[in-house]
Amino acid sequence: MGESSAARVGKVYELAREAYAEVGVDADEALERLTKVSLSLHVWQGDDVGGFERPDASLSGGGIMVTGSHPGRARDLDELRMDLREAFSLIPGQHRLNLHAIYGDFGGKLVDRDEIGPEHFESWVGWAKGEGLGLDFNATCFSHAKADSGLTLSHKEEGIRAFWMEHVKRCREISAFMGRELGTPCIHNLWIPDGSKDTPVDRWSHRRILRDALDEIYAAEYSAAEMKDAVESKLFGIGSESFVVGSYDFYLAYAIARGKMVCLDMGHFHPTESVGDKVSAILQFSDELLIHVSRGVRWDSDHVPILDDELRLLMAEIVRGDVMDRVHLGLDFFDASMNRVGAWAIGATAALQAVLMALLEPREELRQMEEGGKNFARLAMLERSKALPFGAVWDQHCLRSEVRTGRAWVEEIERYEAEVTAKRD
Ligand code: RNT
Ligand code: ZN
Repeated sequence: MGESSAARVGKVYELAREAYAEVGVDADEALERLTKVSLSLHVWQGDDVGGFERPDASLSGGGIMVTGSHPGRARDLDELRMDLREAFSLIPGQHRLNLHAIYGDFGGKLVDRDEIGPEHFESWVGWAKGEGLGLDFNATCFSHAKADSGLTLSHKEEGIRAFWMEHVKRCREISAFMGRELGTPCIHNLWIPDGSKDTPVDRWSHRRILRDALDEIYAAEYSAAEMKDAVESKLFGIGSESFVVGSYDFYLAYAIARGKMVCLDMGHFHPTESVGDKVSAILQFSDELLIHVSRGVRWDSDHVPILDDELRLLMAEIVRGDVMDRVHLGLDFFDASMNRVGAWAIGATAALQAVLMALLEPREELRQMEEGGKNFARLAMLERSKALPFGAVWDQHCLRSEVRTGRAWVEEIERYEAEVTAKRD
């Protein structure tokens, strides 16, 4: 940032600080707290969920789909790491990286899902150490011939089920290895695509089979200092419109009964249902929660998040409950219709901005109004909060974190595209 615009950001921030102080909010303290918020950036936005199992690997099946043909997707580990470094440089703060099993360093050999091990992720661990990043992990139960039927862990055929169980067991082992190596617990999240296009008559067997498979998978215990388990539900997918084995009811009940973490993906609920509302309910009974920050648009659950009401409510509820240390924030979206590094940066920025807005909420005043039954004043203040100079505080945060904002931020993404990713295809 040029000297004069840095000075302007500083000046505007001083005025903003005064405006917030007037409603009882300490903007400096909000920025201090924001610095500690860490997001887990999902590796799969960089290559459209392709992975590196085969040179031509691409997302298939599983009820998820990437659309768009913007050039420049990362084609190998080096390109992906380079893009990630660029993305991280555009996001203020210290964050984490979320890997999927298909992103192993397989050295050009075909390693099947039931054969992967920590050795395939050693180079990621080394890279993460160098970059100062913690790692999270996911089993990949899609884009594979043995998932083509639309069923994996809940498959009635023992052979198929055993294959996927072995995969997930190995993924937990890899997660523990990552957590141990990096000295920060690795969250292993499990999402499976299981379900059916049309109405089944036997929901019962699939859910019983899934419950038993999970119990067997989780029989191996790892220290919470190394790894933690999360299970992710879904409402429907492409080809699983009528039935999803791992529904929200299923996983919420499973997680509570078995002491696991539930993962709430913001795109996996009915459109009028709010993930923000669930935080204070689930955390009465569970220690921790994993969120997949995403944006549902009609049938798609994986659009790039923006600073919308859903995201704002979610972060507000986390901040109001003072549970930032119990809620893990992972990003989960994929969009191939725009610059991929830019998509990462926008989604991460929206998540952090929503946290900042929540931190800048005149909490005390609002609470007192609510206590006093002043419903009009509460609503008026909530509306007024929207007009407070939040952007000035964000810019100051970026300035302190040495991250560009505004047009310079967009231009940097365009520069990287012109010099690097546009030359790929
Ligand atoms: C799919 C789930 C899942 C995936 C990733 C790639 O609907 O949201 O989290 O997006 O595992
Ligand atoms: Zn998800």
